[in-house]
Amino acid sequence: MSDPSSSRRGAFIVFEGLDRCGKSTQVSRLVERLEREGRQARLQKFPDRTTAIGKMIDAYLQSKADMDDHAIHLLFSANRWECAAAIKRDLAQGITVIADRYAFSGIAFSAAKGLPFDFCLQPDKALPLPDLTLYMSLPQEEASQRSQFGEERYETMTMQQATREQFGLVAQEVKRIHGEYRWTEVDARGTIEEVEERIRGLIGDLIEGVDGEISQLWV
Ligand code: DGP
Repeated sequence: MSDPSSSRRGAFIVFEGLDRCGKSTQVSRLVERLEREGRQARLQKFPDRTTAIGKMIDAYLQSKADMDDHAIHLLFSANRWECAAAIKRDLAQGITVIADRYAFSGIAFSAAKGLPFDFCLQPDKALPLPDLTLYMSLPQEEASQRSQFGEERYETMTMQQATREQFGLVAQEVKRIHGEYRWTEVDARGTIEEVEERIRGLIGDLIEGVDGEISQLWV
């Protein structure tokens, strides 16, 4: 008899949060853990700084290049679009795709700079819709004490505070349009192991695969 789970696609799980919330550490550990367990998983980092567009974004974030706020917003989105086909292909092959940031950072950071929320949302419309977004929440005082805070363009208290507020609005919008279950907040305080266990609990059965086609973001 054929295994019914073999027809399932991989889950698309996104991690979001402010800078220095421990997101990248947790994403790497999760992918390593899934691989150790013999599951197929892939990490997709956004921005993906390895592509031609990603290199422009990298120069901007390191303040080596300046750019109009709208233009850089569109480049961040273009960077996601250039990876969208590979994400869909991997999901269809049963691979769990774990993304370190996604379109929600796109809205939160750009809206925090003053761009209209609606403008920020539009370019990412119809990208693959994550099955679950885990928003790692950490009080600002704790994040700013962590190492390396302050190295890149957005790493100021004012910018992070404004972005935190925008993430709240993004969460509301995701829940309103796509359902409450697609966005979950994770308490990012505590040790790496404690946070890892919380995340593992929240992901639950998703790593076993998902039935049905991937949906489209904001559609
Ligand atoms: P990271 O590599 O995760 O440290 O992210 C780099 C920085 O870029 C971080 O401050 C968040 C910001 N960022 C990520 N995605 C976007 C986006 O789509 N738009 C804007 N404006 N900023 C973003």
